[in-house]
Amino acid sequence: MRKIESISSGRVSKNKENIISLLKNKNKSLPTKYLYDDLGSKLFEEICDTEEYYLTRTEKEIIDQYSMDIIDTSCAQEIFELGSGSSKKTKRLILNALENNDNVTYFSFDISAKALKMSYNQLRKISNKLHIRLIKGDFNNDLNILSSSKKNRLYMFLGSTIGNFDDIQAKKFLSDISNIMKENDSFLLGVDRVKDEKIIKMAYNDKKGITGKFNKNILNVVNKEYKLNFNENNFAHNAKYNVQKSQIEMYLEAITQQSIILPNKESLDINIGDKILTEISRKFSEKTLKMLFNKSALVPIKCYTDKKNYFSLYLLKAKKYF
Ligand code: SAH
Ligand code: AVI
Repeated sequence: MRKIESISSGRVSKNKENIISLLKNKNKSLPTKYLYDDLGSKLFEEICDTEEYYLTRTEKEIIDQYSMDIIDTSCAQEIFELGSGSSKKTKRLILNALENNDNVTYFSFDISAKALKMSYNQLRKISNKLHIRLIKGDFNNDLNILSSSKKNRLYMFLGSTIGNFDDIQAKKFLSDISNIMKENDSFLLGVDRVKDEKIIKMAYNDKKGITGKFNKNILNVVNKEYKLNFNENNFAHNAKYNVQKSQIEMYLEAITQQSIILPNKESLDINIGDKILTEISRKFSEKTLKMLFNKSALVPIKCYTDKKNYFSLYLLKAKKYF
């Protein structure tokens, strides 16, 4: 197994205090990153294979169709994927990059060691001209300490993971990318589009209940991390679509009265019907994206979309070079 390189900006984050305040707040929430431990990463892969979750299939379809154009347009000599997960969709892009270059380095960057292992297993046999680097880090904190390269780098952020950020987080993430980009670098961003509400809701409420398991697993992760006493059987999966905000809101809804002992030993009463927000998943219109790109100093140079207009991939450049 290839060695995992860990990076951290060393920023002292007040994690415990943060969890306490998020759970004591009238609108309770947990940080979305805790959905992804070993089991969470495995469950996410299972979600991608469900009939209802159109996002992965559609994005893969677009990549398979336009991969060569993406590699040619970006002149990519190396690929740096953020929140790579298992890198399944990336394979085609890497193969095309290998057609254009003697050798290619692929960086898989993720917070989950399991995701990095899956990524390595997915790609290790492709070619001996492919050099794979596995980097464990947090894309909300660590982007400014990434080392740059003399080669033309294609940054990628697929799966509409940008939809898991609110407006402020999205603007910060995109600005961080645009800041680290050099003149010949490009950025490929996958976004899920606004569409019929029924299709979106079904994608987050699959018949087999895998999304529910994925959602509840966050409680096991925070239990381990903060020595809490959540019991996943005391909660129900609740994913609803907020039309005004064009976003899925994924909650855990309490189905029994319970008390949680917080890291400061305080007891927190949770009543039946109380909800904990675990994730938002925004669906984007052209107008929202234009605004986001503009505020983050990014310029779209190409947009690839499927026939149904469900999902898009934007190829972007940093505005500072125009
Ligand atoms: N890009 C893949 C995976 C999407 S799932 C795809 O399109 O299928 C989101 C990925 O982001 C997961 O692998 C998760 O572990 C990773 N992730 C979530 N929060 C993160 C964070 N703060 N920093 C780095 N990676 C993170
Ligand atoms: C990773 N992210 C874009 C997924 C999404 O659709 O928001 C995570 C997910 N949550 C529930 N199902 C899938």
